[in-house]
Amino acid sequence: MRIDIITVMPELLESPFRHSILRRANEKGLLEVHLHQLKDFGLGKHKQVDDYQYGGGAGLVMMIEPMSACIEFLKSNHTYDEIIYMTPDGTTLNQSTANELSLSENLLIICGHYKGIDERIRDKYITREISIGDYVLSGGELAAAVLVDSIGRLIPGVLNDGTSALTDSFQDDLLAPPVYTRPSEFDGMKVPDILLSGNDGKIEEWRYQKAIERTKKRRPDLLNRN
Ligand code: 6GU
Repeated sequence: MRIDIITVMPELLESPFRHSILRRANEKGLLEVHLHQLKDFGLGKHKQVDDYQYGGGAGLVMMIEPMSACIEFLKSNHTYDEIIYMTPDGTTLNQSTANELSLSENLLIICGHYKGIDERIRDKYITREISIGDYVLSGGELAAAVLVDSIGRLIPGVLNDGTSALTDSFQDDLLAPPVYTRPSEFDGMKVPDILLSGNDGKIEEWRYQKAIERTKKRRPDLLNRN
C-alpha cells in the first residue's frame, strides 16, 4: 500500500512512521508513506497557503489553489482509492473503517489546519471525511497518524503473528480479555490457574467469557450493535 499525506507540518508525522510496526511495514515493502509539504505549492514568494475567510470571523482558511495544485500533481502520478480529509466533522473512525481502508492500494490523506480548508476542495476532491473522536485537535496530523497506524497494522504480513490483529479489542465487537506474563505470582497476586493449565480449549473459552464480561461492564453499547 502507498499512502500520500498532504500537510503543512510534515515534521509532526515523521517520527510515528519511523518506529515500531509502521517502520516494519515499510521495511517489509508492505507500506510506503510519503509526506508532501503543502507550502511547496504555496502562492507567491511567501508560499502562502491560507487566507482570511469570506464573511469575516476569526481564523484562517486553507486556500484552494495550493491544495488543488498539490492534489492534481499527486493524482497525475497515482490513482487513489480514496482521498481522505481529516476533520472533526467527519465520520468517526472505527475498526470496520480501518479494515475496509486496509484493502486499498493508494490512499491520499489531507491534513487541515486553522479553521479548515476551503469548502470547494471538499466538494471537488474529497471522497471520505474522517474524525478520530469528539474533541478538537490543533490540526489533522495527529489524527492522520492514528488513522495510518490503525490501517497499517492490518495489512497482511505487517504483524509477525498473523492472528494477533484478529484478536484485538473491537475486531469482533468485543474488548480484549486480560493478559498476563511472568512471574506467575507477584505480591500475592496470581495469574489465573486456567492460563497455566495448558488446556487450549479451556483457555480459549475462558478468554471469550472474560471478553464478554469486560465488554458488558465497560462498553455495553458494543454488544447491542447490529
Ligand atoms: Cl481528524 N482533526 C482535528 N483537527 N481535530 C479532530 C479530528 C481531526 N478528529 C478529532 N478531532
